[in-house]
Amino acid sequence: MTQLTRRSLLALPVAGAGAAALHAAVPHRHPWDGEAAAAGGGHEGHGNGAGGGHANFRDGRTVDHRANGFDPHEILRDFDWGTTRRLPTGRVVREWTLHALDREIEVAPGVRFAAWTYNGRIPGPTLRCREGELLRITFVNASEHPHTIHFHGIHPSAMDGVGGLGAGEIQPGSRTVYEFEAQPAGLHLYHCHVRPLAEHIAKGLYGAFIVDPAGGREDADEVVMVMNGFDTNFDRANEVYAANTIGFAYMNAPIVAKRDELVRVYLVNVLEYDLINSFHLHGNLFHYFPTGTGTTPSEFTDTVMLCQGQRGILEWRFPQLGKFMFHAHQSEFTELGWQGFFEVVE
Ligand SMILES: [Cu+2]
Repeated sequence: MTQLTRRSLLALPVAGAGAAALHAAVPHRHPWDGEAAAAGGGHEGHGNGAGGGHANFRDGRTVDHRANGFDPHEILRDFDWGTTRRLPTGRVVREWTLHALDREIEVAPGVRFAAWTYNGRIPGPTLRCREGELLRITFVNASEHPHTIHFHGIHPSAMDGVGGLGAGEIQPGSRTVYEFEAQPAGLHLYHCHVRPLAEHIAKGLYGAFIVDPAGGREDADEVVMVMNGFDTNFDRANEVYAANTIGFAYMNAPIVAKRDELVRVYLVNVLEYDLINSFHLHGNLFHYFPTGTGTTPSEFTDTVMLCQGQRGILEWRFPQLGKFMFHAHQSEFTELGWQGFFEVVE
């Protein structure tokens, strides 16, 4: 496994073969790389070259999404509505099954990470339902460690997915069912809540949980971004940062948006080890709905800051064609993977 040291990644210029190897292992772009590439019509053939000590996807190294079993581009719009049936009372019961699975995934080109996952992907499935439905989530622990699913939202104590309450910690080979009403409408999340908590979250056990208002929301091109990072050398600091796990994925292949169409981003921060994270949009501003629980935006801005567990809904339209960056406005996170492009088309 390639060993990475976060600080050495940021020390420029690169000195020595060891540091050069680290740079070769991690895609390392600057925002200005992307903008120059955009202006030049593509990433191919553009870059700092060997003299700059930088490597990136352009050098032919990419994450193997197929081997990982999930693709950040598919995760964007992959809403898991589960299966439904109606009780005699007419009430909708919505059900999912989540398995905790230990998986080694590639989080940056050539960088393997021994992950803990829900259903083999990070983030786990984006669970989506409607306010007032009865939710049943069967949790099967097929991992080698005890885990839970702790949902954010309103539910009984016994369904909280923490040790000592209800079914408590679910041992390897065991299962439980979490059952509660979907409330309140908004953007929530779920994650494992077994100690040591930082490790259980940082290893990959989390996902977005969307409760639609009973009346729905305005039609939009909706995408999910779960902001995360990976501590690949166990120093309790992240070496790579991303939205939806794979750094630079949306630089390589921008998220396509249509001019004047409403874009809605469900943004969740689960980043471990760093106190805050953020989302910044270029060339535009967005309406921000904290936790997605209200209908009046708290702000019209181009940057929001979130601590771990915070989330919100962002809405805007692109009036102009072209490529527009989005990224964390912690420059260090940006340079270590948390950046991408929207590409606005007719
Ligand atoms: Cu866990």
